Amino acid sequence: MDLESKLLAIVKDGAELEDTYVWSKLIDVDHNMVVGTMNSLIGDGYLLSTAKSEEFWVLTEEAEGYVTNGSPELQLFRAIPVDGADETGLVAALGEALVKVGLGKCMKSKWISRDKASGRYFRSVESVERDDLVEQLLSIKNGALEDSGLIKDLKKRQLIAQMFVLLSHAAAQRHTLSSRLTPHLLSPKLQNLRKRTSYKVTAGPKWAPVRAVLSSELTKEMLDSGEWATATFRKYNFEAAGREPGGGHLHALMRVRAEFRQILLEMGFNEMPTNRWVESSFWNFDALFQPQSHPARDAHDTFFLTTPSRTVSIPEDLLSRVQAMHEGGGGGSLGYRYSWKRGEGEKNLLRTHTTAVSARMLYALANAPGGFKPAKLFSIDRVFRNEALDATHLAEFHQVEGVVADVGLTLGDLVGVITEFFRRIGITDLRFKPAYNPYTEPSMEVFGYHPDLKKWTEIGNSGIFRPEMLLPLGLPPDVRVIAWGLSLERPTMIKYRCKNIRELFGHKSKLEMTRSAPIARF
Ligand code: FB9
Repeated sequence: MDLESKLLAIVKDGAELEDTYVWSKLIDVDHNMVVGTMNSLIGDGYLLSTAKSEEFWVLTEEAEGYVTNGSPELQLFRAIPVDGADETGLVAALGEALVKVGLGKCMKSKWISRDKASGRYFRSVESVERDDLVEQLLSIKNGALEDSGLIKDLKKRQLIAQMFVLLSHAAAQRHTLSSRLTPHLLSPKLQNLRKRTSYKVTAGPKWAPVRAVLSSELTKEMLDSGEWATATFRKYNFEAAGREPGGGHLHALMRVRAEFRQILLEMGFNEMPTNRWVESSFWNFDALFQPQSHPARDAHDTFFLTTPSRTVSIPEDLLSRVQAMHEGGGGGSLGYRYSWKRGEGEKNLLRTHTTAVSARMLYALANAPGGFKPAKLFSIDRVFRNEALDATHLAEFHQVEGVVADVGLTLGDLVGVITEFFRRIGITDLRFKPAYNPYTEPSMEVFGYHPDLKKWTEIGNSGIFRPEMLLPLGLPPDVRVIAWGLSLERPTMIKYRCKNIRELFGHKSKLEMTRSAPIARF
């Protein structure tokens, strides 16, 4: 009898199927298969169902390890040779965490003792008969009653399976496990509570012992043979879920981008529109008070475009204020005192930093209807630099940039927001070193101590945008803007222990870079 017929038979004459999950265990069929068949029959009116959710326990990876290798206390007992062992030796053999847990339990169970003179541990018993922890873990893993060999036939199995569901409920209430083991077992490190949905099933309005063959489409053959006249057609099920799209993984860089984006969103930052790789020199440099003679504006450092070579859409009033600031200063600044050239500002390039986008956003903030309002903005996107390539540098990289604009911000706010951002990616030991950027004063390079690499590494740059940049954009003079930046490639290479950036990015990147789990945290 196939699964459909079994389901139809079990609800015959007003009978009820109490729980599809328990039933699936009894007939040894995957519950998802039962639910799929049930839904299909519901779709054609043969069955009705009501959903219910159950909680149950599953073992964590750590607990599975104990089931395989024995509890920490048993592993520690086995690791003590006849002539004893000191704690250092045990830690070297088993690791600090396991010795820390196992030692206390071994002493409490009087399986071992400690020689006060030498400080060494010795076995106090010949052997250990029961490994309580593993027995309890197995009772959770396999369903306690099933494991006791009490089951004689399917009927009892159903009753016991339902009792097990109740038991795991009770375990969830922490009533069924012996108090001696509760601290050990109930630590979240060993078991996780899961939730599953199962169904109570009854006969539907169109119930029949066997499902009528419904035609799902009108075919040429049906028309030719006249079968169409007597065929029963399946009704459209507009509630049917669409087919799950295929699997696939994000590229490593895109995984890290998603993580950083999530962190910044959770910190209250909004994403800037960065879909403009071709930028004018005006927004990429001039609006940032970067002088037209600056070496970074040379073709040796920047990719200039020949087609289209020029931008002509720079707002005239803004252009005039920027030109005036470069040439004669303002707001207390002397400016650069050179003759600023419009043509230089109109040259198109591939943006060298996302700070060009930040400048555009600050201009929009200054000119927003109703006037300036504080903002926390971020961007993560590609930038391009005409630089020498090496194992860790390509002619492009993804820049991550955070910007906070508000009245009265200080360097302390900048240190604070950077500290919080890096804390969220696991770097808590930071140092700030004075640095120079054309558009920020003061500026700071950020260094972080990497806990796994056990070394200090440069992790970013930061600063307070200069008034010579902010005033021409139209921001009120009491508004301060703090900002910081880093790349996506460096943290990704660290996270995936990638030595050469070409493994990560470009036509030679390795497929395993899209592996589902990183080798390490950052
Ligand atoms: O990302 C960088 N390093 C880094 C970042 C994170 C990280 O992972 C953490 C361990 C978990 C590890 C390393 N750097 C910036 C520092 C260096 O890698 C540096 O050699 C390369 N830098 C790039 C630019 O080099 C041409 C990284 C890139 C960079 C540098 C500066 C900014 C953005 C990206 C900036 C900025 C800025 C400053 C003020 C105002 C606004 C933006």
